[in-house]
Amino acid sequence: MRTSSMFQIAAVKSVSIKKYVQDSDGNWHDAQNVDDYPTHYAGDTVPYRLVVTNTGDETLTDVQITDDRVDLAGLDPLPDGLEAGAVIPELLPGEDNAVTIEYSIVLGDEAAGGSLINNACAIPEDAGVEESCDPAGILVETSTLSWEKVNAGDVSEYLAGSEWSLVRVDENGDPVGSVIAVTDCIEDAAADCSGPDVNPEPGKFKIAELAAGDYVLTETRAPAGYVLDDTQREITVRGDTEFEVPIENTQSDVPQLPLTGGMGTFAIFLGAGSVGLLVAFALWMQRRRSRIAIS
Ligand SMILES: [Ca+2]
Repeated sequence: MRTSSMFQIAAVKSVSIKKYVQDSDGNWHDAQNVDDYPTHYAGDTVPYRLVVTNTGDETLTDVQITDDRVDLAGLDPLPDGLEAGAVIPELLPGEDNAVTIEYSIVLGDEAAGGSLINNACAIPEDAGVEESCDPAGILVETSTLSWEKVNAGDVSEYLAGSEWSLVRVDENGDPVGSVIAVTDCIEDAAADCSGPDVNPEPGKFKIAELAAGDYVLTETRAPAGYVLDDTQREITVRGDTEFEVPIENTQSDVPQLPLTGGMGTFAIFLGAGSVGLLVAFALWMQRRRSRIAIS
């Protein structure tokens, strides 16, 4: 009797799931508490791993696997280990028979600046077998891109007032999302900047809250008196990213407006104007004398 009752007690059905998340260096984290949360950036692709173990001593069938932030059944292709409906059809007892399931998600902006926790569960179809769940968390940050605009003739001189377009591109170079039109914020403090540029200094740019990814930056308007450089500059943004070399503009050869083109131009303009005035005055005097003579 004793042996039989022990056998009865041992004949349990149970399942266990462990969820892991990979950091950007390729290491897997249990990520059970915030100290172990890897940091990712909005736009990153984040790999997850589930290990499902039959911790009882009888075979389990049709174990449903769920992730509260990912429709596993809708993944195409389904991760290895899962069959239609995100089910493990048969799970034999023991760690040696554990099923490992891996999948990735692309982080949107929704969790940026905070943490993102998702919870995976294994639910056997057998009535009375308790489901097992396990969370994994990450910290999600946004990225920034900075650059500077200087005079090619004197790279210590920052040039104010240039305008730009910044667009995220996919692996084929095709635009993703809308173009960000950037004007140079020139204010006393960053808090006063109303557009995408949050660096209040002239000729210096910082675009915040970007998703990680590949971007193309193009100057659309040069600083006044400088030649537009419409080179398409590609850069991979992740975390705080910057163009390490300032972007230069050369001074334009087109004549400047009168009165702003230096003393030479000013003198010529004044001279030409004076001659014109004198001619007009002489003609007026002549006509006036003619009218006096007639009357
Ligand atoms: Ca600025």
